[in-house]
Amino acid sequence: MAGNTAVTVIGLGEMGAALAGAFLKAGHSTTVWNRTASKADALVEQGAERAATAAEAAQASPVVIVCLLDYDSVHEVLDPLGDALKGRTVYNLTNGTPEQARETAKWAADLGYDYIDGGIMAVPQIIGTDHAYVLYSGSGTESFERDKPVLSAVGDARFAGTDPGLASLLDLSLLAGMYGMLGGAVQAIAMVRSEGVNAQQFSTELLIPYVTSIAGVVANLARQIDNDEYNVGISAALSMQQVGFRNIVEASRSQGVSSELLDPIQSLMDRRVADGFGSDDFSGVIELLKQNKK
Ligand code: FVH
Repeated sequence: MAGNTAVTVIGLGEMGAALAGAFLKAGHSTTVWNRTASKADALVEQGAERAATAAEAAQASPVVIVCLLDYDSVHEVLDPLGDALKGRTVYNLTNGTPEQARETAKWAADLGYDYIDGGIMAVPQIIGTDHAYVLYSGSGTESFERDKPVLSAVGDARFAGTDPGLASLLDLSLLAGMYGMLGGAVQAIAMVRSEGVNAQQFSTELLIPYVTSIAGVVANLARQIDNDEYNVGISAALSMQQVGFRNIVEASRSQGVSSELLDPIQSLMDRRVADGFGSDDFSGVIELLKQNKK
């Protein structure tokens, strides 16, 4: 356990409250502030200090954790603080885009305080356990190294790089993967439910073991993508997958289940095969996803 370090948590929604609880549990003096003050009550009972204002909270600790709904709320709370954040390191764990993170880092630099952006790769229930980790990025490498023992109270603290937008990009990319999986799971369950199959039994006995075993294929696709070689060491030819995928779409529809989650994937496969890349692996569809940066 790290020694007692003063930490402030601004924002006590589901996640902020879990973060503050983990700091308290690890023995850190924790000051909390939330727009709706009553959300601090349970934490105060556990030993947290309640700050009357966000400015008071910011001044209470060298390490200031911000976990609010979005960047609009972050700016609503932080912008009026003036000099209260001077000398502090702000770790903003609010979900946002890389662009928002970079803009906020620039804004903080102009005001003269350390700013590190973060992406929490955990749900509140597992904060403070070995299963939680948080990605951080920003120019304050020294601050991060100094604060790492404190930050580790909520989960493994992983520094991704000095670009403040990188943690967000990694976070959102991982969430893209997660939502792809969740969308696929809901589609699969809708299909079997159309014949009255029990969703929980299907998930535990078949879906989760299958998806878990197949996840290893991603490493192969990633290697192909890194090497720009979509036809080397292929797991399955796209032309074969395209035909099989059409059966999934048709079976869904005939079972009375919309194929709107599946249609974009079918369309990408069709285009890639029509472009002459049927003997490549699925990884080749990445070529169709590439667009100019906005
Ligand atoms: N909960 C989760 O599973 C995910 C896991 C990964 C990371 N996310 C992100 O964490 C941020 C906070 O999420 P949350 O679960 O704590 O969200 P809520 O419970 O909805 O709490 C929202 C807090 O934001 C405060 N707030 C909203 N708008 C304002 C504003 N204009 N001014 C000041 N504070 C504001 C809200 O305050 P109140 O409504 O209680 O007064 C809560 O403290 C989020 O970015 C997730 O994407 C969570």
